[in-house]
Amino acid sequence: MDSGTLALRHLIGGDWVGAGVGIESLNPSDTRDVVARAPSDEGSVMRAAIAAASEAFPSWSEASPEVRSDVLDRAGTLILERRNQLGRLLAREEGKTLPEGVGEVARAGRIFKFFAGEALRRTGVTVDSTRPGVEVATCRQPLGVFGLIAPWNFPIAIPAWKSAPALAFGNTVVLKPASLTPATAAAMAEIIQEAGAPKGVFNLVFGGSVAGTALVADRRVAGISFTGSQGVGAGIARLAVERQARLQMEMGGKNPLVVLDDAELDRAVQCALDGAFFASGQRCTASSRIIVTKAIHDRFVAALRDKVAGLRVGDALDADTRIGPVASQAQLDTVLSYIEIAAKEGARRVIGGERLNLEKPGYYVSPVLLVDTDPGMRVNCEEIFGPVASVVRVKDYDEALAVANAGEFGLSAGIVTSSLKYAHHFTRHVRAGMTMVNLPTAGVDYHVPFGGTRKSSYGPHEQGAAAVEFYTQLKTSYISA
Ligand code: UN1
Repeated sequence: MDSGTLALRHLIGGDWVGAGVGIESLNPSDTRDVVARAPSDEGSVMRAAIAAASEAFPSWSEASPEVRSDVLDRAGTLILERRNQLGRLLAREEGKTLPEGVGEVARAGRIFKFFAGEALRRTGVTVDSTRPGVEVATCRQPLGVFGLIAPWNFPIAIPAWKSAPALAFGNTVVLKPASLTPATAAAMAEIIQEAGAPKGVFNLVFGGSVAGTALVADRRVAGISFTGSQGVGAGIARLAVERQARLQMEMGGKNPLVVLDDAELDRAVQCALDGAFFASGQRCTASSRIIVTKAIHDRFVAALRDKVAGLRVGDALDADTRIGPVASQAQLDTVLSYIEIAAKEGARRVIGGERLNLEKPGYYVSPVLLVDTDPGMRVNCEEIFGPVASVVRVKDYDEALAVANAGEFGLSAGIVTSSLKYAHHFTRHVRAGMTMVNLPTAGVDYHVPFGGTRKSSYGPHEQGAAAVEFYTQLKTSYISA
């Protein structure tokens, strides 16, 4: 056990408020360890946070971009300076391994620094009007308060990639983090305050669906950015669209990794291993469907099986752990139920899928590799969000592409091949917002756009140069002297 139980509070208008234990975050590697307790709002705190964010908006949006840039840059610096300590907290609270936790914290720090730069990038243009004597200019303006609803699987990177651009472009923020990972979100909120954000510019409210609904339904909130499940997303969309709020949603994937006969075997295995199992498969970009052409299939499965056998599952904070626990009892139940579903559907389990009872009580399950699966099986259509990968055998590239393009999702898609022809064709024709050649489907850069198509995403992409579209309003001005 690392360091006692944190008592967290909401952050509203620069003050830490509220008390209570409605939310309890447990260490998934050792559930005797209570990482934090936090109050759970039933709506009134959320409304106060929105009021504080509304009040802070005029001066924040009208301040020099340098003011915003400096706050974000300092926040980035502080996050990077504290990456080891924060990475440890993150790994303890969420269950990804320590290197993964420290890496995620570093990513969050870099995101703040990237948007410190973007805050200074003015994006307007001037255009000659078709009418003599008239000038046309475009500019981008902040909108107001943004409501950000973040998931538990990237408890600092996702709050960072929603908050940093919102703030950079002059908006104010109310963040509702996931109830499984409140401590990591609170650590980020503290740093944003310490970096000099004026009161009310950034607010943090803990709570479940009641608090979330209060945020989404409130007419003072200009836009909602959500990452989470399809079910929750559908409810958010109804509320947000009804009142014409700006909306951006990212709701997971069933990401295909295609392995062609001409792939380098080691590289294909490494892509599958990383994409499917690292972070316990709890990434919306995880390679959960591995589509393999027939001549390489058996060699690939044997080599991947051997690698999976070598993955040590254990306490996220132990140095020799490669795969941490899953994040919660609910995730564990989901993973185990899909293993049963796979068996009933006729998939063959090559390795893994055991509930592990280790020395410490935690949500441990061994990574699962399924073979002899059909594209239509539930394990190949539904997002499991755990260390489960299924292999589909296909005859050739054309069938691989067709299988990759089946289903409802379209976030990330990868191909492992030494053929430029197939790599290029796949990049152009696979239905996904992000494509990877000879790389895992998961693990994205922090400075480029992120997002999917079809049921994976809704609204403009996040991150990189794309973020400005969601967090600003484009204005076109005509001026006659
Ligand atoms: C990554 O693959 O590096 O929730 C990021 C998720 C995604 C982030 C994936 N929004 O898993």
